[in-house]
Amino acid sequence: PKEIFLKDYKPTGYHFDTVELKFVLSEKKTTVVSKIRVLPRNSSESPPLVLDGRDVKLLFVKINGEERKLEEVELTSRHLTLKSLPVQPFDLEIGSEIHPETNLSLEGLYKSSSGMFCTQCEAEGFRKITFYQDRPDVMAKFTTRIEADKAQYPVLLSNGNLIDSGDLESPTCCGQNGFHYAVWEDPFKKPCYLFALVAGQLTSRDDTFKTRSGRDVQLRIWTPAQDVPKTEHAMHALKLSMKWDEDVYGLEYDLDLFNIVAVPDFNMGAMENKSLNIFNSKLVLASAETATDVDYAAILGVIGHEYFHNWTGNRVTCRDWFQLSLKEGLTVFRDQEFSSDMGSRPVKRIGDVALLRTAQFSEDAGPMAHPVRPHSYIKMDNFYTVTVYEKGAEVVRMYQTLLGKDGFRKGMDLYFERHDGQAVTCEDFFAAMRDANSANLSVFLRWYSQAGTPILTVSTAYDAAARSYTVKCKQEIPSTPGQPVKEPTLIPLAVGLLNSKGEDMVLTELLDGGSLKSLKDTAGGPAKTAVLLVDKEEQEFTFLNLPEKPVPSFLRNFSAPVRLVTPTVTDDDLLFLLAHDSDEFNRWEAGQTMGRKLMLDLIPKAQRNEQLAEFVAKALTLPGESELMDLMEVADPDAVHTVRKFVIRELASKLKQDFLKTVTENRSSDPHYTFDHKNKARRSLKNLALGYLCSLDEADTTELALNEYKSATNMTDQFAALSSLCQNPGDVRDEALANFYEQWKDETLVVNKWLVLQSMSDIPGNVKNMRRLLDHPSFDMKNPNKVYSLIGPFCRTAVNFHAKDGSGYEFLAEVTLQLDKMNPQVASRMVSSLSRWKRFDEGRQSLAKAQLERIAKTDGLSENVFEIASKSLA
Ligand code: B3K
Ligand code: ZN
Repeated sequence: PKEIFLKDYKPTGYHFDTVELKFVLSEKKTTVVSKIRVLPRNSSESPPLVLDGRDVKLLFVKINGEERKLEEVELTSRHLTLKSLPVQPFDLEIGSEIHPETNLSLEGLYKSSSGMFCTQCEAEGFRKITFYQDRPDVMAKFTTRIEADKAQYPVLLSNGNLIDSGDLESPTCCGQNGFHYAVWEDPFKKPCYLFALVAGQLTSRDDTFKTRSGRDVQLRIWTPAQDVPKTEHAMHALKLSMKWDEDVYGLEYDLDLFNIVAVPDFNMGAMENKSLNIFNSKLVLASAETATDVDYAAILGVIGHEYFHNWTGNRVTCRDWFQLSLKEGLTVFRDQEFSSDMGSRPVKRIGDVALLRTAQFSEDAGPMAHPVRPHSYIKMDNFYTVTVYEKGAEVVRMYQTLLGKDGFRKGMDLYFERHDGQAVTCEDFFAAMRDANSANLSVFLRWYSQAGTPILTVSTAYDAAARSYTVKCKQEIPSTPGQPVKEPTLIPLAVGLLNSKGEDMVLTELLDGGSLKSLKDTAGGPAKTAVLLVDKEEQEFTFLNLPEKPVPSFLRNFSAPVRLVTPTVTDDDLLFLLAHDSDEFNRWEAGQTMGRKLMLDLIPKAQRNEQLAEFVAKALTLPGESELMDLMEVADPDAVHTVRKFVIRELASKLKQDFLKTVTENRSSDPHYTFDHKNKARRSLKNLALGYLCSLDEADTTELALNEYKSATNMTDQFAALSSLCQNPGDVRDEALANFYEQWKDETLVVNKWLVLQSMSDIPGNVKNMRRLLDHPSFDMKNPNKVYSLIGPFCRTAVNFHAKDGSGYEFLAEVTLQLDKMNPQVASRMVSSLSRWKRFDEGRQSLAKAQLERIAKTDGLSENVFEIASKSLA
C-alpha cells in the first residue's frame, strides 16, 4: 500500500470546467457516460492526464468526439492515463460500466437493502462511479441525467435543480420499456466528492423556508412512505438550522431546493452532498415511541451539521484531504454552537468535552495519534477521526476564545469574502482570522501540525503583603509516532478567581500585562474571567490588587484541549468550586476531578483485593472506565470496573432515599412527549436515579424499574428502565429483553438499541452471548448500523472486551476479517479498538498483539484495515 504525503501536494495539469453525467440504472449493470470539458493549465505542453478509477469497466474514451483505441490508453486497476492530449480546451467523453448490486463497500454507487440506489463519494468514492480526477481541488459544474425503470425507481434525484424529466419513448438501453428520466443541473461548481444520486421508491415530507432575503426554498425529506410521519423532528431541525446560520453568520441558503434522503445502509452518520444530503435513517427518523432524547438531540445536531456544510465545506472546500479539518472542525464547532443555542449550553459543552476526553485524548496517546492536519495517510477514510473532527472543533473554538465572538465573526466574513468558490487550506482560514483582527497568532498554527494532548501544569502562590497572586504555567506536549520533539503552542487559559464568599473577584490588573487577552468583559466592564495566553514552555502571570487568597477556577468552559494538572488545588478547593463556580462547566469539572482522584486512589486496593472504603461523592455521573484506564500507568480493566461499580453502589445505597424521591418527583404527569430542555432534564435526572437504584439489585428497586418500564409512554423512559434492569443478570433481565424485542421487532432502529444494550453489558462472559447474537435474525453484517450496534459497544467494555483469556480480542479479530471482505471502512473502524493494546498488562498485550498480527498477515486485506493494524503494531 502506498502512503500519501501532504508535502507532495501538486496542483493538477488540467482543470475540469463542466461535467455532464448520464446514468442508465438497471438491475444487472449500470452504465455511466461522462462528458467533461477539460481546460489544460498550460497551453504549451500536455502532460499525461491521470484519472482515478476502481472497479469500473472502461467502455470507450473519446477526445473531441473522436474515439481513442483502448489499446492506446493506459489502464491499471487504479488509473486510466491519457497521453498526447490537445493543449487547447477539449471534450473528454468516457463510457463505463459498474455493478452497484454487488457493491457492499457502500461507497460509490450502491444498492441499499431497501431497494434504492444511492451514492457515497467522500472521500474517494467517485472513482468507483467513473474515471475522474477524484480530488477536492478539481471543481466543476455538474449536470446529471438519470434513466431508470419508472415503476421500480419512480423518484430520481441528484444535485441542484431539476431542469427536465419525462418518460422515455424509445428505450436507450438494453431494449427495456417503462423507463423514465430526470436531468439535474447544479449551478455551483463542486468537487466530485459532493456529487450524489438517489433513485428509488420514496415519499417526501415537504415544507418551505423563507430566507432572510425573501426567497422561498422547497424543503423535502425523502423516506419510504411508511416512515414519513417520523420526519417531523428532522424537518423542524432543518428549518432551525437555516434560520440559525442566517442569524449568527449571515449565511443564507443558495438554491431553491434542499433535499434530504434517509437510507438504512450507510457507513457513517450523514453526507453533505450539495442540495442532496444523504442521511443514515438513524439520524432522520424519530417518534416519541421509538426514539430517545439522545436520538432527538443527535438528529438536531447532525441535520444542522450537514446543512452548515453548505458554506463551510461546499461553497468553500478543501484543497486536499489533509485539510479535512478545515471543513469538519469548523462545521462541528458550528453544530455545537447551534445545539447550545437550541438547548442547554453547559450540558452540551459537558457532553462534548466528555467525548473529547474519552475518545480523542485516547487516540492522541496511541499509535494512531495524528495532528488535526495529518502529514500522511494510506487510506483517507481512516482519518475521519475524533482528532480531525472534535479536536479540530476545539481549535476553531480557541480562535473564538482568543478573538472574541465579534472578532471570530469578522474572521468568518473575511474567509468567505476571500475564498467563496475555492478549495483552500487551514492556513487560509488562519490568515482570515488573523487579518480580520490584526492579531498575532503565529504560534497557534502548531495546533494543526503537532499531535498529542498538551499537559498544562498550573500552580499558584498568593502573596498577602503584595496582594498579588501568581499563576505559574508549564506546558509539555508528549511525543507521538513520528514526532519525538514538540514546540510549545498557544494555549488560551481562561481563569476566574473566587473570593471566600464564592463570588468572582474582579480582575483589574496583571503584572506587565502583556500576554493577556483582556481584563475587560465583552460589555467593557471589569473582567471576571481572564484569558491568559500561554505560549512558552514555562511562564508566570501575576494578578494584582487581590484583597484575599482566591480559589482559582482554571480552564473555564474548557478553553483549550489540554490535560490540566493543578498540584496546588486542594480537595477543599474542588468542593468549593463545585458549590460556587459561576462557570457551570467548571462546577461539573470540579466534581469529575474529585471522582477521578477518589477512584484512582481506590484502584490499588481493588488490585490487592482489599475491602473498599466507604465513599460518598458529590458528582452523580462518574468519569468512565476508559477515562480512568487512560490515567493509569498500566491499565487494569478488572480493577477499574470493580472500583467504578463499587462507587456506584455506594452512592446508591447512601442516597437511596434521595434517588427514590428523585424518581417519583420527576415522573411526567403529561403522557405527551416534548423534546425541550425542561423535560429532557427531568427525564435524564429521573432515569439516572433509576440506574443508580437498580445497581443495588434489591427487590424493591427491581419492582420500581419494572413498573417504570411498563408505564413508560416514550422510548426515552422505556429504554432507560430496560437498561437499568439489564445491569443485573437473571430472569428479570432475560424476560424484559425478550419482551422488548417482541414489542419492537419490526422497528429496526429500536432493535438496534436492543443489540446495543446486550453488547455493552458488563456481565462477565458476554462473548458467548455476542456469538449467539451474530446469528440472530436481527443482525446483518452487511448493515453498518447493525455492526455499530452489536460490535462497537462490546469493544468499549472493560471486563468483556478485555477479558483475561483473550476471548474478546479473538472475537473482534474474527468479526473484522469477515467484515473486511464486504466493507473495509466499517471493518477498519472496528479494528481500531485493538490499537491501544500497549496500555495493558503483559498477558493482555500478548493476546491482543497476536490478534493484530493475525489480522495484519491475512491475504487480501483491505488498505483500510492494513493501515490501522500495521500502525498499531509498529
Ligand atoms: N463529510 C461526511 C463524512 C464522510 C466520511 C467519509 N468516509 C459527513 C460529515 O462530516 O458531515
Ligand atoms: Zn462534516
